[in-house]
Amino acid sequence: MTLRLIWLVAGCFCLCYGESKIRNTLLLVADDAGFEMGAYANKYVQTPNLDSLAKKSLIFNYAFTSASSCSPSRAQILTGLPSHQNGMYGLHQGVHHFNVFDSVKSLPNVLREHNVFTGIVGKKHVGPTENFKFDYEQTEEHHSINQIGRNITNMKLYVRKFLQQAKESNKPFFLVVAFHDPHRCGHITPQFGEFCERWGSGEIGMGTIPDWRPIYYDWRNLEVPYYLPDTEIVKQEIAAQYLTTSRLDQGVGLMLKELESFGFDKDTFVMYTSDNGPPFPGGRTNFYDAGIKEPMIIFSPENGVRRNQVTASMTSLLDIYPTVLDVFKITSNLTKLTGKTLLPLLTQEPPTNDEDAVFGSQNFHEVTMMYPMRMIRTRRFKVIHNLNHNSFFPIDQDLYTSPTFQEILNTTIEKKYLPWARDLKSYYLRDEWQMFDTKVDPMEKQNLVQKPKHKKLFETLKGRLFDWQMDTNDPWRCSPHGVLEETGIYKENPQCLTLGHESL
Ligand SMILES: *[C@@H]1O[C@H](CO)[C@@H](O)[C@H](O)[C@H]1NC(C)=O
Ligand SMILES: *[C@@H]1O[C@H](CO)[C@@H](O)[C@H](O)[C@H]1NC(C)=O
Ligand SMILES: CC(=O)N[C@H]1CO[C@H](CO)[C@@H](O)[C@@H]1O
Repeated sequence: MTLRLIWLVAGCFCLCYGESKIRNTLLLVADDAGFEMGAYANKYVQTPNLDSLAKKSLIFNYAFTSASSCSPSRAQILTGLPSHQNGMYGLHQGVHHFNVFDSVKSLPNVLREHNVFTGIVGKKHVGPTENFKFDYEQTEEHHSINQIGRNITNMKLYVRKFLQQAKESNKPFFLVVAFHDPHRCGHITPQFGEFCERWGSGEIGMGTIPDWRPIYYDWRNLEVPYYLPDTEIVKQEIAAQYLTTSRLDQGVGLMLKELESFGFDKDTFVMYTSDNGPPFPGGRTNFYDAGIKEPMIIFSPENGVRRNQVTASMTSLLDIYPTVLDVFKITSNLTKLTGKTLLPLLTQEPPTNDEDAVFGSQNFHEVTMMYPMRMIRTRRFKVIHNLNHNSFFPIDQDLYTSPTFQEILNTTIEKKYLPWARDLKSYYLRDEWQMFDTKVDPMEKQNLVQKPKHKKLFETLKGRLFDWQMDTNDPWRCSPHGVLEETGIYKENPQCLTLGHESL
């Protein structure tokens, strides 16, 4: 009793004098993961490690990425800037070769200047190198992506090395552990399964990953997510995705155990999220909710923070950058950021405001997939501007070869019935402006733009979206009906000049 009292008093002393216990930050990023997690009420998939992290953390129910594509999303996380402002318009690797602008500063670069020891283990997928320089890097630039992104034993050993060096340096650290799971791999190495779920599983010829105990699912017992066709083929894909998720989940558990074994669990701030939604039609590359709504779990070692609680705060992955700066008590001064620190949420839920919103900016995914979209989403309503609405919505390479998409394609071509709430035609052809009430229409099928009842709200959201494009200096802000003039005589007063569409 006495002991406990003393402990409480000491705890209060800490809080009262604003002495933070947080010294380090660990950012865990999954690849194309959605809400396949017990903590998010998925009743089939088993994710004991993520669930136990969630239990001592704050769980976000309204976290969104501003870009539904790998490199643009990761660049947004590390720069605090949306795709059109940081320059990472699409995928970073070889042929596509997208990079951020030379002037863009990233978290590792800023933190290194402030004496923080920085590291990344796993998938990096952003560049150029000078703009994202960590002190310690073990990524696809040094290993095959499976060995460094899916082999959780390897990842654990590299994380251990990093933590050892961090300890010896006596500096606070920022570590990104970026899993490649549960990304697809069927279009590259189909022998390993659609989600590389067989790779390292111990099956004959697949090798082993000593720390992974695969959890198998009988597809017949599963339910398909609301936005996918309810077929055997899709269920089999979900079973494979869940099997791969067990490698991600156990990987998360391993990394947290490494923190613990160094004693860093007591002073490390931990965030878990994913870059974009699952690789299914309506998911990744889309601004429909399945493409942008992300899991987010934040653990703080501070006393008196919210644990095992849910926040309804409208949160963007653009908020991660200011949050990490806040953790390290660094004031951002270079660029005007549209994100905000999330630290206040850990102590108190703010009153809900229906007008709170997050924004989205998508330009490319693969280099051929030029389908720029802009978006604003409040807790209930969403407005999407499809700038290239006259073209078909593009399909990426690994989605195309997936059994789910092939089935949609085959049944459409053969004019067969498919138990899907959408159809391929409406998937490809989208109105220039879309407005959805996500509360009554989670499938986002009923476009409310023409509804008189919603006219005022539509105009308001459209205006706010344009303001955000102005604030973030969006080169696409006059598209598709105007031309932005901003030099010469327009330098002081940039204008959208009409293309005359109205009169055609
Ligand atoms: C994963 O890494 C461990 C440790 O380096 C190694 O023993 C194992 O063979 C690797 N697994 C695969 C499937 O390559
Ligand atoms: C789709 O059709 C192709 C060509 O007929 C066939 O090879 C493939 O197995 C079909 N896939 C699905 C998922 O129905
Ligand atoms: C976040 C950030 O970029 N902070 C910078 C603010 O300005 C000082 C002084 O020029 C820099 O050292 C910081 O890196």
